[in-house]
Formats: sequence, structure tokens, C-alpha cells
Amino acid sequence: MTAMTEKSNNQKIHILLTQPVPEPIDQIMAREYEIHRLYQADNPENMLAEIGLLIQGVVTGGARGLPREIMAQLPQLKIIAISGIGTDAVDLDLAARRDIYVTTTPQVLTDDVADMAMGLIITTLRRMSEAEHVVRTGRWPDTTLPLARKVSGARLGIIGLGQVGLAIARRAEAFSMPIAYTSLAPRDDVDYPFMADIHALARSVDVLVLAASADGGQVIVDAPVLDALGPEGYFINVARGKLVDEAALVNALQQRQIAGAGLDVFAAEPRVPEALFSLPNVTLQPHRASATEQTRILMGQRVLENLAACFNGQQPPHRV
Ligand code: 8YV
Repeated sequence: MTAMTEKSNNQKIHILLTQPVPEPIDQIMAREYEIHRLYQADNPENMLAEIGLLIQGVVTGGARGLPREIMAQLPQLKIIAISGIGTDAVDLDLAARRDIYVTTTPQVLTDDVADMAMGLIITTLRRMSEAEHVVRTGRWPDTTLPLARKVSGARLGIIGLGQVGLAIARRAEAFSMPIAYTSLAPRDDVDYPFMADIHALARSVDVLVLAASADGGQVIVDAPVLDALGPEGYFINVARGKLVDEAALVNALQQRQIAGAGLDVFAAEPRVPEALFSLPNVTLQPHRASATEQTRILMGQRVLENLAACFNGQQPPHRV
């Protein structure tokens, strides 16, 4: 990748990095640009006050995005390069008004997120976290675990049949899971039944997976949806925590109004409602769906491509 990132006076372009990227990507980035690591700053506010005027590019994650207050401190900003697919934590209108490119890393993380969804389905229905805990704590000899829920053949409802939702559906087919979905609009390239009413979908399935974009910003899974899912139903979230009424979810799990949940995302990451820690019917992951070495490197390469295009006066290939 040859980016003409050196200015004529040999000054490198200044980039603000809000979170780490894989080492090989970091090395290229640090060679081509002047990197400022916000995530390592003892006092991020001081750092922004010092270097904000210099910054022309921000590299950030999908969940982290870029708060408006920070954007306001970066008057020369030309690109917000998200290492991820979610743009919900960036004010896209404001970016457009300021002629700032917002770019993502599409396609390359689809498989990983779908794999995580399947992992959460299997781990949660088969009560694997609870059972592993029994083994790890030496309690197998005197413990009788409750029987688990069979995964193969369980009815799956998908909220949001975009690339990730579709990749989950394809995997679930191999588990003989009947699939139905709800989405902003039905797709004309799949045979899965479309249900416009999310409550009807939740009532008719054993497992409800949330794979929708959070760009709309509103809560999709609330108490009535969980109520419709019912005491035999499982909820899985690989999208965004803010799409869920988290208090209602915790309550539904505590009261066994639903059977269990597998969660990779939360409303106020990295904070997780403590009430979930002691519940045996949940699987908890710290937002790891795309966190494989292979995928994060591909995501990093896309970030580099987007930066290089922007600073070479071209349109970044993965702008939104
Ligand atoms: C990443 C994500 O974990 O794609 C997204 O929007 O939330 C995740 O894939 C995140 O972007 C971390 O960089």
C-alpha cells in the first residue's frame, strides 16, 4: 500500500487513534502517518487540546465511534475511518455538513459475527458456560446439571436480514433450523418467511437473534417483544446493546420470562449490568464478534485503504 501521505514539507499527516489496531496494521500506520494514541493518553482532554488542530484523520471502532464534542475539537478533520461496520456512534449528518468522509470495513467481518451468533446460540441453549463452570470449579462429581435445550431443529427468528443476518441464516440451515425474519423490508432473494410484526416473529420462534443496524437509534427489543418470545424462548444479540431495553431484558431473565440470552453487546459498554453475572441462563461476551486476528487484519487493511484514498485526493472505497 503506497499512500502519498507525506506533505511537501515532509510533515506526516496526523491521525488520532481511539483504540488499538493489530500490530502489523499499527506498524504500517505509524510508518505512513503521525499517530496520536488517545487510548493511551493519561489525560485525553489535554491531549486533544494539544493536538486537535493538527488531526486530519480519526481511526476508531464501530461501537466507539466519535463523540460530537471530540469532532468539534478537530477543525481539520477529513475522514473518520471506522474499523467496523456500525456507523451509529458517529453523527453522519454533521460529518456530511463538514465534508468529512465516514468509512467502514464491510464484508470482511460478516463471517466472524455470524460465527459468534451461532456460538452464542449453541453455548446458551446447551448451557455450556454453566456446565464449564461446574467442571472448572471441581464440582462435577457432585453436580447434576439440568438438561439443556436442543439446538438442531430449533426455530430461528432473525431481526435484520442484512449481510450478517443472512450469514447467520445460512449457518442455521446446516442445523436444520427453520428460519423466519423481520427487516425494514422483505428481501426478494431469499425464501425465508418475512414477518413485518416483530411480536408475531418473537411468538413463533425458539431463538430470536438481533442482527440489525443501529443507525435508526431506537430500541427494537423491549418488554413486549421479550414477553412474546416467552419462557421457552432465547434471545441472542450480536448487533448493539442500545437496540434493547436492557433493564427489561435483565428483568425478563431474572423472572424467567424468557429461557436465556447470549449477549456480545451491551447498552453502555464496557459496563455490563451486574445482575447478569450470577444468572446461569446467560452467556456473556465482551463485544468480541469480529475479534479474530484474521478478521481484524483485514479490517485494518480496509482502514488503511480508506485513509490512503482520502489523503491522495480520491474518494475512499468504503465511504458511507
Ligand atoms: C467491532 C463492531 O468490534 O463492526 C462493528 O460495528 O461493533 C465490531 O465489529 C468494533 O468496531 C471494534 O473495532
